Amino acid sequence: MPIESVIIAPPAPRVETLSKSNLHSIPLEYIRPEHERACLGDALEQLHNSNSGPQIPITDLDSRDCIEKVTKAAKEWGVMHIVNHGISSELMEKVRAAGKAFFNLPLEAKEEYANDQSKGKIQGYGSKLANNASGQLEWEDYFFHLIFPDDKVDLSVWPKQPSDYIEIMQEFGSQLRILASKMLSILSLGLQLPTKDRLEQELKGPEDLLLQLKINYYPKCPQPHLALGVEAHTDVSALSFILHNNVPGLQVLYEGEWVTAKLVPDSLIVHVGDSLEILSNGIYKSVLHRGLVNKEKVRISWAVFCEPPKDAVVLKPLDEVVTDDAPARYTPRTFAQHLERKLFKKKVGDLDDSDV
Ligand SMILES: O=C(O)CCC(=O)C(=O)O
Ligand SMILES: [Fe+2]
Repeated sequence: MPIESVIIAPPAPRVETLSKSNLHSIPLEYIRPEHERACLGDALEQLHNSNSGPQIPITDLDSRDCIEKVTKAAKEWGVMHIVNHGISSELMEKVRAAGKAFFNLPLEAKEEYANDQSKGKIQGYGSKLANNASGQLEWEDYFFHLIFPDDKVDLSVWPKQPSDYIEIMQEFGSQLRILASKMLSILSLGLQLPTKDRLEQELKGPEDLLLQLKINYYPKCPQPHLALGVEAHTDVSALSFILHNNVPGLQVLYEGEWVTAKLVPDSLIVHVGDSLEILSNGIYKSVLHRGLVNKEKVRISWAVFCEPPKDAVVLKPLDEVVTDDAPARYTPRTFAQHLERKLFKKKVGDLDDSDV
């Protein structure tokens, strides 16, 4: 498709609308290229078929060997389920209910919160815009906004319905902020850094670490073997936390194979993101992951990205982990520069995932 036609094309419809229109086949823009289709499928079936083979590690943050377990998972997988993380099941249920209630509003009510990326308004309700010449789209709508720290948050863009949305998400944000510090401490100790707050300090944590929430809403898809809810990517964050509505869909790449995440009661999923991979000089792996869709159930996930400020931090391997035997593998860059670089690589179709 010529680039011009992507630019003048009307905005893609919400995926929810497509899903509810009872199409038997999905529009072309949602069909993945052939090489990717070979290993897609219905997420419910994939979960069923994934009982053998390697599984994403489960780590208990209350256990005595939690530093070893978390460190091993971050090195070998770049992703783990965590249990006993300190966020109560009641709060997780409230977060699920609030997000679900928002997405259950009529489309017109949600459109009042529509983002407008062309005007730099990135917070709000949206669907993926085609950002490459192929016009490829993803089978999801989402709501994106900053949830922490309070003084940087813009409550005017948050959903006003359900009426307890703000209170619940603020509580979720402050609890996750505590959990982010805990995970960064464990991961600092796992790298034998001099202090447990070393990683957080480097990310300008105490004042400036940001938590961005993206509620991913994946409608039912009539042809799940042709589409992806979220295409394969690594997160740019330091860490990402994922809560979901107990419908499968997340897959991570491990030793060249896609592994479907199991549904582990009361757990959160934690991803190592690019920022932490860079600081650790590649000792911790930013995990490549994607989201499958399915025919029968709506999937919702709440991804919280824990990010350094855009310009105030230069991401580069920490001095303590750079040695003659392990020279720095990443050039210094701010978070903003890292984002730009990734966007550029995507536009030119450079899918080399060995270099974040
Ligand atoms: O839905 C999921 O489980 C993952 C979503 C995701 O990878 C993202 O929002 O970056
Ligand atoms: Fe992600």
